[in-house]
Amino acid sequence: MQLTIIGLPKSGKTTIFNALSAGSAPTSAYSATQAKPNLGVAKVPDPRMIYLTARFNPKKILPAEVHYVDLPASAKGFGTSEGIGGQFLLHLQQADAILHVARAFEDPSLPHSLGSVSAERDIATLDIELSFSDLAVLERRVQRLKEAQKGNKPQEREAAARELVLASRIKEALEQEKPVRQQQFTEEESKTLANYGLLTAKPLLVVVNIGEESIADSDKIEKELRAKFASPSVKLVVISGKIEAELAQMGEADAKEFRASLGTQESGLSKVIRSSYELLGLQTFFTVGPDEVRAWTITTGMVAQKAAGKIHSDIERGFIRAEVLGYDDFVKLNAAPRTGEKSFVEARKRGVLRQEGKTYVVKDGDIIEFLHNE
Ligand SMILES: Nc1nc2c(ncn2[C@@H]2O[C@H](COP(=O)(O)OP(=O)(O)OP(=O)(O)O)[C@@H](O)[C@H]2O)c(=O)[nH]1
Ligand SMILES: [Mg+2]
Repeated sequence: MQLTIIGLPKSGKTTIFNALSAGSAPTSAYSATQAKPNLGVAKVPDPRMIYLTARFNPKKILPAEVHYVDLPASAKGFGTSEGIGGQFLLHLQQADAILHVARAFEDPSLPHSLGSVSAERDIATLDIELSFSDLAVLERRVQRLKEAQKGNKPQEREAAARELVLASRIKEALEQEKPVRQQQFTEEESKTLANYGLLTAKPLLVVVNIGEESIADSDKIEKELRAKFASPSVKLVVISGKIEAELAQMGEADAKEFRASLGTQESGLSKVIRSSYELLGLQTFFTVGPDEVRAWTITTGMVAQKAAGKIHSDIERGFIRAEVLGYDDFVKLNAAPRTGEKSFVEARKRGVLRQEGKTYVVKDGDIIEFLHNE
């Protein structure tokens, strides 16, 4: 699962990407020299991991991850109403979600490519640009479907006619500035759509990059912008890319002190990563023990046997059952620290350790031990 970062030139994309992935890709105040996209991994901050780690004191701690792609410079055409083309389009089509960095910081030495700084304008512009690309894809598709109709057999004709109606309907809504993610579809239509790779169909995370001087107002700015732009498939987070980049370079204690001096508690990065995770419809289950406490990522609604396959295909194939302890039940059993392993014995005694079969729908936070045939 990956998010691809997009935004106008010099909006702070690479700065934020580096902070997210603790990386050091070169940022650019002048022209872009970077030729290949940067790929990075962010660890998902999760207070439950900290709690579990304290109870089991494991040798290894493996948090969940989210992957980010930072594209070289800005999409040609972005901000000029020409639509996004070429390599950029390909990268974006492969993304599970799009992360838009919208610049809100003023810096006279770094002129904004559209002449003035306005995050609201840029957020609206992005959807228009993405819509242009989608319209081009849909037009090509409609054209091809129409041409193919002549040679189609009767039963193919019917399916193609249905698809033509669908494509035309999406096109019309897009022309009225309604992104695909805001349109309604049947299950069958959604399947057809998945093949198109439409950009406005992808969940969107808007990261508004404010200047350091606005940090104190970030909650207020966030609230106002969310009221305008947020929806179930659009999340919005306000951060200062520059400060997050500095914080990411510090040790934990220094970072905490610096954050307290800014009057903010939650790290901006952790907000971005958590929002990414939620936006992608991801959930976590845990495996625990003295060797390793590990967070595994699954999509919401995944059943136990499939979830077992995340660990190893052998466990999925030879699946017998899952022993499941809900996270909240675990916490209740663990008033005293470092009682991790004993709590499973205790859970069994009290009947809160559940025996679940192949089709059990895994819940967020479940602590699971899979039993399987070799
Ligand atoms: N003042 C200020 N400068 C910033 C901030 N974020 C990034 N910059 C600066 O803006 C310049 C561009 O930052 P990048 O992170 O390279 O921006 P980008 O969007 O990746 O740029 P391109 O890839 O060239 O489009 C750098 O000189 C950064 O130091 C910020 O929050 N405040
Ligand atoms: Mg960059």
